[in-house]
Amino acid sequence: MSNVSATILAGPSDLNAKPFASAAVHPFQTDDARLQRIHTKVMAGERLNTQDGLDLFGTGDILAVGWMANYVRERMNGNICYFNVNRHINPTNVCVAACRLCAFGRKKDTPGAYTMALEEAWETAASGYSEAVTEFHIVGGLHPDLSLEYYLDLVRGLKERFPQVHLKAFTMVELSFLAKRAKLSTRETILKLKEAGVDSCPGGGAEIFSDRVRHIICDHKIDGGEWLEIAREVHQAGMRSNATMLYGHVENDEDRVDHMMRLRALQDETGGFQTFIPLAFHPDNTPLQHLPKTSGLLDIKTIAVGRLLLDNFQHVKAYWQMLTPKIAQIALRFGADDLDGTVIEEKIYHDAGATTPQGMARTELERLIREAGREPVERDTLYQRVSRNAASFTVNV
Ligand code: V47
Repeated sequence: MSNVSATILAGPSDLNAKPFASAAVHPFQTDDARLQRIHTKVMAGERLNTQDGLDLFGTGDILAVGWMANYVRERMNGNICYFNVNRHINPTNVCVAACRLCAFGRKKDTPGAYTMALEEAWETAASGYSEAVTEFHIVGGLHPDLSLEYYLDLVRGLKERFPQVHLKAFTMVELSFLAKRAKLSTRETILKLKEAGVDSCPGGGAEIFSDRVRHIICDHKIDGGEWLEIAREVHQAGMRSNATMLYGHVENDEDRVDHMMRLRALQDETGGFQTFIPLAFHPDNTPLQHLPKTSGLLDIKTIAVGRLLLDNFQHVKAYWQMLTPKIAQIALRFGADDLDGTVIEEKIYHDAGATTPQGMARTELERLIREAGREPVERDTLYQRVSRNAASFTVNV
């Protein structure tokens, strides 16, 4: 097995790469003049702008938007659909933030609040290990009493016990909180966590960067500018990260497009983002539970617009846990090239009323992908192919 090192992403994909066959099979068609203009740009590999993003969200012609997103998806990633075998570990749900979007966080010493002792967290990890996971995805609440040392020990202990498993751990929000508690800069905190064994960072906590929206859905979190600044520092420390966008609550088209444009600008600078992950808001059990759930159309359109605007992100993930396997499968023809993972034990959306299963067997994931006409490829966190035999896996570099 080879150790995987973090190399910074190249820029936009190779526009000369041969698109997969779909575009030839179904010619582009629309009677929306705005989309005809965007189509010309897409075919020329020209970058889309804010107005294009608004026009894409504003149109009812989802098939034309999907055609273009699919074209770009195939130009960048061919016919491949990636998935990985991972386990989520949420060490605590105790959180000082009280975000209105969240059903997972609890105040300390209130019913349902939990915090894992280190041994417990390592045991949780071990129960996924039997599935030969290649990644632990570790995020949790902002606990007022857990020190940076707890997290450093957690990470060291995981690396010691599971040296070949990639640790994708801690959002920009957690990094900011841990730094403040430890009275260190975020840069120092990132370096300490990296030294302890963190390999990359997940994309959570980005929500929507607009201040107006953040005041409503996550008032006490770091603002959008801080989220981006810490992501920049993560990339400068030589680690990759992902970027999410939570949609389907009180944001509008402008807020979504603005969010994507700000991500794209940082990606131009660092190249450190791997994947864009639109997250559909689940209102149940949150203070925003009066809001309706996202529609299938918005789910699909958000994936497609993400694929079209974020020309410097190599991957767009249709996270099946959030979208449902049915919508995620359709998204594979509307711009997405990744379904995330088998995910053992998901808590954040299930606390918010998600009715999807807590995990999915790899054979089922592969079946969904094949049925969408795509080729399933198991990846590790850094998108390197994983080959397996009955007893072990190898990362092919
Ligand atoms: O930041 C919280 C969101 C995120 C709700 O990087 C909610 O590979 C919907 O970031 N309804 C955490 N969403 C999850 C996350 C993630 C997931 C999968 C893969 C990756 C990756 C990252 O979940 C939070 C927040 O945006 N969230 N509550 C809710 N009620």
